[in-house]
Amino acid sequence: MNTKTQVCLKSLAAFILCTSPLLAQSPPGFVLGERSLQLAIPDWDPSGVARNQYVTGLDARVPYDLTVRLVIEGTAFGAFNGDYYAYLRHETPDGLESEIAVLLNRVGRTAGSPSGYSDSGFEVSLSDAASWDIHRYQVALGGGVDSAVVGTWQPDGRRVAPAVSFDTSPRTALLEPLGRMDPNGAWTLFVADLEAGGTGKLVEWEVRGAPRAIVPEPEGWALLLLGGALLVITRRCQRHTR
Ligand SMILES: [Ca+2]
Repeated sequence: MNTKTQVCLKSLAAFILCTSPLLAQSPPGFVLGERSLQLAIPDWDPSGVARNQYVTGLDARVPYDLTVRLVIEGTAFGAFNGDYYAYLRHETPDGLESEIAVLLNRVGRTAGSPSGYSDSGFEVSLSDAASWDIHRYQVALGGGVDSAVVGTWQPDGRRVAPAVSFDTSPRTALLEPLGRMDPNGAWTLFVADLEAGGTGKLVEWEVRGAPRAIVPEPEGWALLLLGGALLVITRRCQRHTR
């Protein structure tokens, strides 16, 4: 290894050491929810079940991309997926701001099929970034499923009364607005079974927030400048080592 190569390697090592504190400044994400629940969802009962968790200590300025994990298992003769209405609600600590994301709103319901899908249960993740609307999952899958529907789907998002929720209803209640709020405060999952026959239980719910990629603030521009400096050092090294 010649002297110039050694100088280049030392420069690169010094650069990495100097910038590593800046690169480590990404804020952490958060996870909340409950696992291993065996909570019966009362059949044909709009009062449903609600689970609450209260969050403190997170940076109020950071926007998050949210993913919701939802597991509903059939009981007795199995669940009927088209029976369910579920939402996630978030309220800030001062109680002045709240938003709802509609997770399920009678999946499969259309004007010609008002009962919705008859599959039994959900083992799904819900994310605005997914490819398909969970309300129409059988269209994506080419038919029904043998047991619970799995995979990652867009939330239903239809903020309309469940009695008039159809595939054509507007989807105005996705997860993105909740991710823009101060993440501290109350998070509530609500699930109800709105038709007789077909029963299930809530087994798991989880809300996962990943810091959203944003336009660089001044600190971000500093990183870009450092990236440029790294490029210059690398090119000089390449020239010297040829
Ligand atoms: Ca039912």
